[in-house]
Amino acid sequence: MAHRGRLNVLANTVGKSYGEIFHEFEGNLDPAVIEGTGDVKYHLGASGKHTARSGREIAVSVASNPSHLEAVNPVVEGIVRAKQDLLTAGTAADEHGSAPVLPLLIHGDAAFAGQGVVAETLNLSQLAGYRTGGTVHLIVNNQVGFTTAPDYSRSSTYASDVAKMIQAPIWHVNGDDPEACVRVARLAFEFRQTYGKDVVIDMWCYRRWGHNETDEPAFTQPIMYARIKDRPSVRKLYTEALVNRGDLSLEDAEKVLETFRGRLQRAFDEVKGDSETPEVERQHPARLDQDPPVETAVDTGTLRTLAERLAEVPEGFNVHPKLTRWLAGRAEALETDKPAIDWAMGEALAFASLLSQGRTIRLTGQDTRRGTFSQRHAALVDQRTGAQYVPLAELGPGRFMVEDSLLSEFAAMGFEYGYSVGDPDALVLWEAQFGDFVNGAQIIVDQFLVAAEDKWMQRSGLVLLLPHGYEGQGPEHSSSRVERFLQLAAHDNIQVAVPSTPAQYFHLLRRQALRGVRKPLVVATPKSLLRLPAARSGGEELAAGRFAEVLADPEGPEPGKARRVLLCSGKVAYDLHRHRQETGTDDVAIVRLEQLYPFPAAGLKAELDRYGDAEPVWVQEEPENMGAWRFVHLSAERRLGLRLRGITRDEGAAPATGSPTIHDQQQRHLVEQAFKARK
Ligand SMILES: Cc1ncc(C[n+]2csc(CCOP(=O)(O)OP(=O)(O)O)c2C)c(N)n1
Repeated sequence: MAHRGRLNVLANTVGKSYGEIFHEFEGNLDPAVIEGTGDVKYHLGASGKHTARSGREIAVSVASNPSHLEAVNPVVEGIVRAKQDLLTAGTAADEHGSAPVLPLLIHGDAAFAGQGVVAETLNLSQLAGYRTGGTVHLIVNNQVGFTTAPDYSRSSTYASDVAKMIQAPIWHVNGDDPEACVRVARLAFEFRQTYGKDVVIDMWCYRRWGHNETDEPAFTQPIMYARIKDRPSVRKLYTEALVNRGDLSLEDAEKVLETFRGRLQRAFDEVKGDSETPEVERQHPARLDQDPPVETAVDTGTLRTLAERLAEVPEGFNVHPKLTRWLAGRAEALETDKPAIDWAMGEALAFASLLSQGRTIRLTGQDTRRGTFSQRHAALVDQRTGAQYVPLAELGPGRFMVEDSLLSEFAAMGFEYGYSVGDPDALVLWEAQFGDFVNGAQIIVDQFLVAAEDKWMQRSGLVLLLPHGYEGQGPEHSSSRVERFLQLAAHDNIQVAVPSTPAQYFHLLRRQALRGVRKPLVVATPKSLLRLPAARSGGEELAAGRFAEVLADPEGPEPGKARRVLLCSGKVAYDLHRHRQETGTDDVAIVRLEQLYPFPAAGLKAELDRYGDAEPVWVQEEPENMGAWRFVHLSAERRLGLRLRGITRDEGAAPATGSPTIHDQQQRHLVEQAFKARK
């Protein structure tokens, strides 16, 4: 829910005591959140128990949310789906009416009509991979958004009209009539329970005061506020109705009011002047460097068995002819002496091994089952019947879920973020079609992914897979904007990695699933490397070692002979290797920074020390004002006292050129510059 009405919900639905609420208003900090930045009290989540009149207890959680109205909607749906999957092993949410966790979203009228994520989240509601058995939406419609009247804030007749897109029933109800509201709430709930679909209650009310304590609403809505001033409150109107109906005597009504005021006053008096903070167990944002290393290697025998099983299809299943060969290649990938594990196979083996260790995996994104680059084929489709077969889903005990998402980034990533919060033990991955499109989910990144632990102690191990690389595909298919994640990195809030081999990706995914600490992981994933023969790994690389944050140069010059060390990440390393080989250069080393954040200062220093006085140079494909350059430059100086020279594309307003010819020229120039002797 949004900020308005939150204290009411905390007190009356979640069961937070008035004393605790007053305590927070007195300015006492809750020690549970003082380690991070914390947040204003209207944003903090809470959990409690609501006791129904029947005596039945219902666990209630209010999700932490940022100011960004409606952004929490997909997050809540993801949390709910994860909890439902945990409770029912993924079955109940698919059966109408039996989903055991109820998502309830409380909206403002202006936000419901105006924020696109509302439509995106409604669009999730009936998709198999996302449904939660129906959400109850409650619009607290106070007929104004801050100072803006409905005529200026929507083109639709009703604030709720966007919900018509999913044929949801919508009840418009008078907020001044509490009994009508209760009746409609019951109907809405019954509908949700019966049909497993979303419902909307549009409760028409008014806002008695301004937008906040100091606001003067009559500046902009004088006529409305003159009427509101003369209108008795809901409580008064309802009391009158009850008294007139003979359901309540005037004396009893006054007694109830007095008793309630007395309760509030006592709670307030007890808290007033009380500067002592209650004893609450302290939590700290987790540190990555204190997380013990985990074993990510998998023995060859197990890998072989997994590879064979990944290549199996059921009897009589008609695989596409092009995939028959591909499947056979998978079965053989561990049987040859040559490196034969490509990117998709490295990923599949990481997943398969985790599933066999009992881990739950959920992978979603646009066209993710096949893979944007036709590389994954996580779901095989029978060419005669259209039936689907997911080899990884057969590799339990862990549960494997893979879904093509709706064409959304905001709600789609928000949902997965929520899922990762709702089931912290699952490996949850969201994949962008191309890394560039991740900015459609920037609010989820800024407000949840990088900041939620600091603000709310809310932890997530969500993995973002962001295809990245300069391959002449134009300004919008080149960059996952790694610079933005690096700018947002602080206090070990995220991990940013650019693995350059299938084995590195394998170990990275396994590290993420198996390590003790939950932190989001942003991975710049490759495109052309998916098929580049030089970018394959051998089985022995999966059967030993772990993710190398800094990858040494296996073919580098003798330590004393290097005149330069090229530092880089990702695809450009292969371009540099090729150039070095083609030119017979023997005095330049190529060292890959496979993890950018947390910055692997010690590992980098160890590598550089091997090459003595050689000149360290950072090389990247991105323009000078993008990519990791400024981050690496600053980190190397601060952490190692090292001054790096940077070789980059010229600064750019857009990430890349639209011309393949210019791209080729730029790329050639970049690689040549990296090797060129300095005058
Ligand atoms: C995404 C976003 N944009 C702008 C704001 C600033 N803002 C805070 S409240 C508000 C008005 C909201 O109106 P409505 O949805 O009707 O809810 P109400 O405050 O009236 O309950 C605005 C614009 C915000 N919090 N989030």
